Amino acid sequence: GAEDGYRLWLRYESLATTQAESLRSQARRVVIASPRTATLEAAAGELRRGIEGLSAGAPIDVIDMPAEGPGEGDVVIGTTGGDWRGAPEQTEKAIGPGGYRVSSQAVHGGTYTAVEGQDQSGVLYGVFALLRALQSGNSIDSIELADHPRVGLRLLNHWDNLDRYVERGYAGQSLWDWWRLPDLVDPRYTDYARANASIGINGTVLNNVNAAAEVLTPRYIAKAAKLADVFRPWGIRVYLSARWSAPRDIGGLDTADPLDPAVRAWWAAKADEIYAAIPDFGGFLVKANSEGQPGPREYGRSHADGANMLAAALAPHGGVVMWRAFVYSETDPEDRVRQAYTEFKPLDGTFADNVLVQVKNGPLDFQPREPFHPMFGGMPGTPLMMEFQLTKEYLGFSTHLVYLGALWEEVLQTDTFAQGGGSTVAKVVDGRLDGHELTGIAGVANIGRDRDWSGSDFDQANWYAFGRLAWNPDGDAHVIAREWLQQTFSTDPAFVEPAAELMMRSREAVVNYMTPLGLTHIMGTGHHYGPAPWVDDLGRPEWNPFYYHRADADGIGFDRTASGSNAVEQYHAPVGEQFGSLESVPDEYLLWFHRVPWDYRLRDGTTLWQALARQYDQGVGQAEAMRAEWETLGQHVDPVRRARVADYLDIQVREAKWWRDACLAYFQARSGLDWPDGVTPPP
Ligand code: GCW
Repeated sequence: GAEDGYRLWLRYESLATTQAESLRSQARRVVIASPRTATLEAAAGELRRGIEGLSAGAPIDVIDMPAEGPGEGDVVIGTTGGDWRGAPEQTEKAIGPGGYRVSSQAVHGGTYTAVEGQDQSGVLYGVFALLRALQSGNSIDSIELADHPRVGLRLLNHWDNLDRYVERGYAGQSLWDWWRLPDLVDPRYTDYARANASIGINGTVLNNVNAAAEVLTPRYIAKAAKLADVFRPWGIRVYLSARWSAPRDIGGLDTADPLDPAVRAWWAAKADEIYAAIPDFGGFLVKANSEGQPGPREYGRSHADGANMLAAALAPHGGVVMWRAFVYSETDPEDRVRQAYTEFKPLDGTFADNVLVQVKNGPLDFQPREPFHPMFGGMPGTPLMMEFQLTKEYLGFSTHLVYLGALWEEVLQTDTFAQGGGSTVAKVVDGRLDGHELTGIAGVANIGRDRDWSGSDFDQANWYAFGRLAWNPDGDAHVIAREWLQQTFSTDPAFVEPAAELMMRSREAVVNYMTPLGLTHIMGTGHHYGPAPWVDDLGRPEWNPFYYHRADADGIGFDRTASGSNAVEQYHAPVGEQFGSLESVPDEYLLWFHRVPWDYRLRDGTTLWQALARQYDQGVGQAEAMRAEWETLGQHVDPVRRARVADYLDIQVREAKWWRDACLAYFQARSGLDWPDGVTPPP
């Protein structure tokens, strides 16, 4: 039938004839070696589904370990430490919690395949690693895979409201059918869990951070509990966004002061109630005193007071609090990008043991390019959870092809210099730098009820890449793109490598046609789609594009050096110095940190105005090149998905031009300069 994208990267299409034959002979049955659990059964079922599809063979059996031990052609799954395989200690040394080893083992002159997990989830991840290898064209012969996750909490954050509207969602309504839950259990919930487990995601925050207190009422707890039941076998825990004022909203109290004993008792009882329904409940995500959300500051209390009070309620049950650092205020005259650091830095070291502070990758808001958030490297005494945005709020929604793996890798590999060279953001996040055991990465989901889950075929890659980088923040985005393409479209090398390169270039393209040279936040008001650098009359100054670019006859850019807001001081040496000096600031961040005249000369000798025009034009050229390349690459893809991608690329080219023309026309009007050489003026 027509390819609707529903199966994501878990397609399990039949391999080429000889490969399929060899898989049939080497994967004849699935053997469960440890006592059966829901997770092992899920893993076995997935393995069976995968092998049957890939080998195009007859149905295979799933059996318990027979008395005589494994036989030739078995695929044996189990946790380590059993007596079914030699030298389990060796395996345990090689892998950590959630880790796995997949290996070929000799038996009676033949071989069997062993999938050993350090724990239940490790078995599941090992099974998915084996299926990934097979789908990517590897043979099961002499297979040897071992890996373990580097980050503990690998979570999706759904910005889903209880009426199924998804804030910043471009893939349809929320998956969660709150109205019919808990009675109706959509089979899609299981497919959601499978997809997440396949990339190592182990938790999900079900509701929007702009939270409705109702989600904490008994009725909704029962609904969430049902989802938790579906997800549990797949190693996925449920979390909820908690509205700070819930004790007032639904608890009958007249205060939400975190130091008030009645408030503390209310949250403790609420936690008990939730854990009674969801014994492995993960914890709360909180957006407080941010963009109109209530919070402890209403009572003169700090973010730490607030987070620690909730942490105390959850601690007896093993839950965590993820307290967001996305705070800025319209009444604060301080440069918006400085505010979170200013507010949180003094609280470093005062958070309870089960609190993580969740920080967006950049200090502003999920822009096509931002410097890394200075809280990374600036809060050594606090576990910092990275928050990435999968849904492309500021990057063309689900219509533009933008591979975010490239963006995330750039952020994760940036050196904060917090403890000298090599103190990358990845090392802050995975806990290595400051010795934190509690670690996490969150991704704002791009998933909805659209048949293809993410609103476009290529947006599935962003879900995939997020999981893989959460598993290993030192992962290579290019390698991840390749493995996603192999599983999703085709293993043909003539397709995979050029398509992976296209994906890697797509991020720079969007930066060029939207916000080159460190420009930022010049998207249309409210919806954030399309250009609107001219807007300067919104009620809150820091919502206006003009606040960020400040273009006038004299020049353009935001001075964040010592002569301006001095945001550069929030970075460690030598990063702050590098950003703060015109000699050393990378061109990509020029206008983020500096205000320069239009005739300012960049290192390559071009003037700022010429360079700006060149970058916008280059972005259009890159979008056109992607469209042209897809004409060839798409031939490796089924007609339905090929045409769909092509249609989207048409939109992208058209809108890249819209961005270029609108922005250059606006900046030309501000600067009074001639239309830039070499760029066609808009009609
Ligand atoms: O990017 C902004 C979005 C809001 C969002 C907020 C946040 C959930 O425009 O829609 O609210 O960030 O991250 O809290």
